[in-house]
Amino acid sequence: MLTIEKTMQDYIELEEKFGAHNYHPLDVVIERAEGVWVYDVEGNKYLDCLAAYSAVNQGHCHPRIVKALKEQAEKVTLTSRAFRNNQLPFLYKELSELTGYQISLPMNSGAEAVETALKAARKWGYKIKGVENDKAEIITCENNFAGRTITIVGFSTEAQYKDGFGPFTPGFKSIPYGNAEALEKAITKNTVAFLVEPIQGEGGVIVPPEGYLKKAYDICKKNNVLFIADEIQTGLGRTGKLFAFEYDGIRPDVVIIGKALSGGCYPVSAVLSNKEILGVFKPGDHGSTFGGNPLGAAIARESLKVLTEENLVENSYNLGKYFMEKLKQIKSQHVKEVRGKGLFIGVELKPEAKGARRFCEAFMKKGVLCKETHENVIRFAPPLVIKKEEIDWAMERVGEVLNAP
Ligand code: IF1
Repeated sequence: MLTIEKTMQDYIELEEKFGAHNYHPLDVVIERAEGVWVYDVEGNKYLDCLAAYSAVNQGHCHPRIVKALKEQAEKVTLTSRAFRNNQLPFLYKELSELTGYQISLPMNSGAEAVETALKAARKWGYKIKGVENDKAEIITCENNFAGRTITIVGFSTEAQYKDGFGPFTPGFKSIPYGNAEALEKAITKNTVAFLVEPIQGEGGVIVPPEGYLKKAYDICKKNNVLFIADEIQTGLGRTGKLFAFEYDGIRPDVVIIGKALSGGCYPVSAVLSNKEILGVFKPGDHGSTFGGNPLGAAIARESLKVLTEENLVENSYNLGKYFMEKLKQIKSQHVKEVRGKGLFIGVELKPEAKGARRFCEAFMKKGVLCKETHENVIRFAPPLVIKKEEIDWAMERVGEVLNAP
């Protein structure tokens, strides 16, 4: 029977007809990906400058990670945590050795790891700090993004993320990002934690003022408040350091990771901390069906090995500088600011450019995939395996678009 090649439109129509419309993706239908390149159903290739929001730092379908996935998938994929498995103990050990954090708690999505960290902070507040029961307060920053659960969107300041989802979880206080004095003022005797992204991704690749994280960290220490770093997007090499908090020379009490922890091959997230804080969880207090499963653990172990053995953090630092320089050399009338760290870069457009979406659509037509964030910012965050010549290839096309009217 003649198989008629499906066109991109066929895929889009199916998606529109049978799928919920909770996204408005660009009209590119990807069927294959490798390294920094993705290929659509019509054979066109694109340089991926989003890296699945920093989940494929190691590059798409990294052969070592895919091999680890395949080998483990033929042994055992899921045991539940009612029993033990032979992969998780080594993920724990290798995470501790790599990050210097004493112990960790594995989950699946970033939001689940954020929720885990919030639960740990509250319970630590009651059991260790001595905050009155049900009075715990957690301070978060305006323009944060930490996931899509009802508790997490409850402390979002983005109206759309909250619209129609109330009522929300009490016990959260929002302060301006980058303002350490606002943090000091917001702390009360019931404050148990401060949750902060070292660079706000969805907020528009907002890099806080020099020394902000250190000041905030010192304020937390002085007030016996846990400093929780959400490194789900900025972590694992994205900003040119293993963790973005390293630029401020601090050691958060709790670090949340996800995305590239699995190289984009499987949902794996984790909370890194110490026995005093994660020790508040007693057997049965918290968990998840897939959290700590052997397939995810095997994949995460290999993803971390690829990150270190292929020097991807260093590559992010060096190539991030190069990427930023090339962007700054494009003297476009539309650009207001180029900012970021490592390969976590935002190009803010002037209001008269009328929004970043149309630029991302124009980049796509020239073979570069980007995602706008917060109307006027184009995010450039390619896999950390990107090479100089690939950046040159992308910048030539980005320049053509940014220099057009
Ligand atoms: C979507 C944004 C990025 C995150 C940080 C926690 C999470 C995320 C700093 C939750 C997830 C994803 C979610 C995805 C799009 C993407 C995103 F645009 F939504 F904000 F990256 F900037 N902390 N970010 O960035 O992790 O539960 O998704 O595994 O929801 O559309 P998750």
